Amino acid sequence: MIVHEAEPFNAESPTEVLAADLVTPVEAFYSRNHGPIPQITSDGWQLKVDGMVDTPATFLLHDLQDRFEHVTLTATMQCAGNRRAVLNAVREIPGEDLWGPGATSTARWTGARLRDVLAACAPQQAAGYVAFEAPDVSQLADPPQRYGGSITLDKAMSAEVLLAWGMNDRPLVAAHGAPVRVVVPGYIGARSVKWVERISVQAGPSENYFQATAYRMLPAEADPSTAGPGDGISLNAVALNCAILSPLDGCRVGAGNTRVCGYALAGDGRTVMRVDVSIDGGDTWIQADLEHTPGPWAWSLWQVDIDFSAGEAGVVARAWDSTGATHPESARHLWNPKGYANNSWARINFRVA
Ligand SMILES: Nc1nc2c(c(=O)[nH]1)N[C@H]1C(S)=C(S)[C@@H](COP(=O)(O)O)O[C@H]1N2
Ligand SMILES: [Mo]
Repeated sequence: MIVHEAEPFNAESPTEVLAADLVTPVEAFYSRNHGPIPQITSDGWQLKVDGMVDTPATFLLHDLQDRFEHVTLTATMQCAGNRRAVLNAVREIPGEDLWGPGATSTARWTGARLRDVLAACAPQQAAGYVAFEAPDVSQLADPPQRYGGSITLDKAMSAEVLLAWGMNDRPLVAAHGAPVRVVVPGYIGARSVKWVERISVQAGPSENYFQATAYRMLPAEADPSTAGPGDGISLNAVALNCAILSPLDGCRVGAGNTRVCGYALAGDGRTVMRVDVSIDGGDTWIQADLEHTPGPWAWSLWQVDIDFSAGEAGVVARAWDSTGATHPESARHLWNPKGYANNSWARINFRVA
């Protein structure tokens, strides 16, 4: 892992591990925390569902496992701060981890559908949101508070949102939310609340700091230290993005054929249809070979072999999704004070011997 912070623990996946498999090994799966990682045993855990429901309920782990259908799906998790380092090179982003392209990983998640659990509690007609609360207290929040967030009731009732207890066919580990976490495929990682212990059905979004104040797209000239609840645009569905995993920016390669590879991720429910690579800054493009993960919720890995001549070389890459959309060329035009959602073209420069 590439560790950005020891406490709270924040580490990204090494590029070579991401490139090696569609599913990321648990021990290399990126880890994003806003407070200390709680150690919660299955026996010591319960989930309370309350708010605008006709039948509030409390579930133990075996209730979830015994009463609801088990679902396994492959989904990519991506932090809104993924590729922030590129934005920081445009203009400094103080106080935030400078993530490279490895604040993204893919797992096979197993759990119960959130919608089945909610249905058992009978959400009321007027409800619009589902809020999640975890026990980890973050000193980074203002004021310090437990981690939380919310999604719309619509998304919560969609088939892909899980209360997951399994990751890559093993029980969840503490760092990734054991015994149970929310997995919201297609949304920024921040909504996939780990160690979830309370789900509240409500009329409006969560007032938690990490929903109301953080993870919002502020205007470029806003001062994040004075931004308050409701400022900026709430980030939810993840944006179409891609990254180059090999070769590494600034490295040296031998002359001749070099394999360029990376990942591409489409937003909420969309599919990556094509990845273009250019060695002339985007004047002409070559199509990469795509390897799709089964199902619509995970990334695609791509690769292309290119014959580079000796000297300075540069590669840019961009993805296209199933709506025919692609993503912006320049990080300069995406810069925002918290450094979120950098989905500019992937770009590396290296030397060919
Ligand atoms: N309880 C809790 N859940 C959390 C967080 C957290 O700090 N506490 N971080 C969120 C963020 S910002 C991301 S990107 C993902 C990361 O999940 P991972 O650490 O399993 O990769 O968890 C989300 N869920
Ligand atoms: Mo995140």
